Amino acid sequence: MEEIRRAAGAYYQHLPENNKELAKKTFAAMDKNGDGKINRDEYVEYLKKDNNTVLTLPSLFTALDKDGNGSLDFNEAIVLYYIMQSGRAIICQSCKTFLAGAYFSCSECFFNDSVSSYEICCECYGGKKFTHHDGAIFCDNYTLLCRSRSATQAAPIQKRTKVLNILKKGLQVAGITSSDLEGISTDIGDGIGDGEGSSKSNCSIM
Ligand SMILES: [Ca+2]
Ligand SMILES: [Ca+2]
Ligand SMILES: [Zn+2]
Ligand SMILES: [Zn+2]
Repeated sequence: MEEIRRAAGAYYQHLPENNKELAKKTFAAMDKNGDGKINRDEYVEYLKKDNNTVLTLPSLFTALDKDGNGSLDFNEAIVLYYIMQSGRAIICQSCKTFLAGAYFSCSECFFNDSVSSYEICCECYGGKKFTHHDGAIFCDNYTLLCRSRSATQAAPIQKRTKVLNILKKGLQVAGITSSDLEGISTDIGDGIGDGEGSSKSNCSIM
């Protein structure tokens, strides 16, 4: 959890002022009784309203409550805000704990746009405590991120949009917000159309 806490702190510091305001407003909206901290009931009520069932897992609240006093102050709640904004609310599909650090994902499901990805914690993977389809090859989340990058670079320019979508999914899995990707999308968008030469040379032995 410490790693994700540090990422959340950096994320918040890097936010433009108006987004910081938005984070403070979100905190105020959760703090129903206005005592400056979020207790378990306020937490569950707010996230249920948001249909965010993954985040209402009791284990996540406990993990967020760093000093263990039963409520979240603003700095503790920033981590939740970061998890919500970055789409990093990933749980082990086997034991349902929140995946705060490194974990494993089925690479076949990950790169297949028509099925949802399948993530499990290191304990479930190591102890083979999970059931998934036959022949599944699991990679840790950092390896998947690197593979997503190679997949983007290897794809013909016309296919890059599809690969980019997979890459976006990969970055979300790795905990990077998709707003960081806006620059990349633009670059690739500009490149579409000048790729005729390169795609021809791909498959011709002439
Ligand atoms: Ca409160
Ligand atoms: Ca606390
Ligand atoms: Zn697990
Ligand atoms: Zn799979």
